[in-house]
Amino acid sequence: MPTPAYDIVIRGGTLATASDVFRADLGIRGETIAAIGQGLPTGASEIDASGKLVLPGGVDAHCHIEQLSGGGLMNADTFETATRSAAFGGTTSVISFAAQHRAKSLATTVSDYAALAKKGAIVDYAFHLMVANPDEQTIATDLRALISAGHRSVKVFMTYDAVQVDDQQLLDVMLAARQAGALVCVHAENHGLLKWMGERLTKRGYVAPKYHAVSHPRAAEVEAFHRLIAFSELLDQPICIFHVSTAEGAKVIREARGRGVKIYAETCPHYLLMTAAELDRPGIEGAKWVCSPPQREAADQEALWQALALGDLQILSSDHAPYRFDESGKLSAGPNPGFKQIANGMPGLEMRLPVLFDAMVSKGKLGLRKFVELTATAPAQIYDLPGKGSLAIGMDADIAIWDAERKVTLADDLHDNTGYNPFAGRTITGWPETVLRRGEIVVEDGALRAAAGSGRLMLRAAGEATKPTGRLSPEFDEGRNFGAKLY
Ligand code: DUC
Ligand code: ZN
Ligand code: ZN
Repeated sequence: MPTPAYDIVIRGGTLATASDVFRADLGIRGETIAAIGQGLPTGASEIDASGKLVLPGGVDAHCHIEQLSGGGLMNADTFETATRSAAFGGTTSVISFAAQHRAKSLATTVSDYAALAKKGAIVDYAFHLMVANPDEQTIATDLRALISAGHRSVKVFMTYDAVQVDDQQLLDVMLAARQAGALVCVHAENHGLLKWMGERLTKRGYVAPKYHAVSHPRAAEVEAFHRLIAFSELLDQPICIFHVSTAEGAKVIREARGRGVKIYAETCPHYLLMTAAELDRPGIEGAKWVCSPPQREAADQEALWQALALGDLQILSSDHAPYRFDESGKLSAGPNPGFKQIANGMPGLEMRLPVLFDAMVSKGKLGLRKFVELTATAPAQIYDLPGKGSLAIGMDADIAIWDAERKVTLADDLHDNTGYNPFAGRTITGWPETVLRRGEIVVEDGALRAAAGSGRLMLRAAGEATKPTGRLSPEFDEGRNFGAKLY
């Protein structure tokens, strides 16, 4: 018997990339895509994909996994449960956070998270370096060393007491990132405005979950975006603005990109498919939907779809931040917490692709190529994930085979550890049925096939997204002709 040409052939499916949709067989050898073409020779095993879509596995570039919140609350997932749910949802790569707490060094933070992920992860993973304490050790030593070692993205918060960096610290982080070659990702909301609003509402007894949305005025997003972009221009440092939620925020980004500032930006399914009305439910139920920034209005949804269509926003991430609806999570402050005491976040890793496929492909918003681009190809390129995000010879065989016709009514039965599904009750069309990660079947026939710990750390080279444009502001570079070179 001759040795089969391929380990696996996915036969007769319709392949989609960010630029093309075409019928072909796909041959896998080892961990990589070895051939794409018509009538490929038989593989050692065959997957019949006729009538199905064969898409790159999703890349979720923003998820909080096994992370201790600023308030000291452990989120509901381990790397095993979070990445299991990712796999069931068609996602094969995640970028989560190595989240520094102020008392801990960034280097130790990364090695601790890396140990947890090595033990549990089922899909491939990378880390954003989340800096909460930008002291000398962090900036001058740890950050540079970790970036050079391949952790090429840094995350900072402009709000939240326990993790926030002030303007000077933000500039320190941005400059260190520029020198070492990393993208700086930012949760950008005006800290003072959020605190002021939150305190006034609370003092007056407006504490139900729906007031969470009131406590995050859209101006908080707009102001922080402007400030951040001004810093990015001064230092010529590429940034990625996380979870854009408002029409006004998207407009600020469009204008800045229009004048050549190197900005990337993401939004999330809950800003496209939910409004603040989700928070307005009887009793404390709305706590399940509390996240920051909050869901907004229908007009914002439309503006965000438009911004995605125009390329102002390039990435769709989940911002998976799972807390159970019990005393370990959302109700940790008691059975009836005020909105300020409710842990922020929702599970999203598993539902990101199915709900977006339904909206973008089944219901026709932006279409299949754009779905692939925004959920896989662009995040892989922007974050320089080697071999990820597309179907091409030599790429990792990270593949989700979709039944585009399958209708599913969503229930509270996700494969993570959260215990509820914020999209439960909706009926969607399109479902990822078989999922492969580096040539290994991880999900098939509704069952998990891969082991905890089979996911791999992705280290990254400095790529296009992390490169400055070269337009370092002369005000910074030469002290506006007074000869003060600050760089
Ligand atoms: N907001 C964040 O900024 N992070 C985690 C979850 C959330 O809602
Ligand atoms: Zn955030
Ligand atoms: Zn987040």
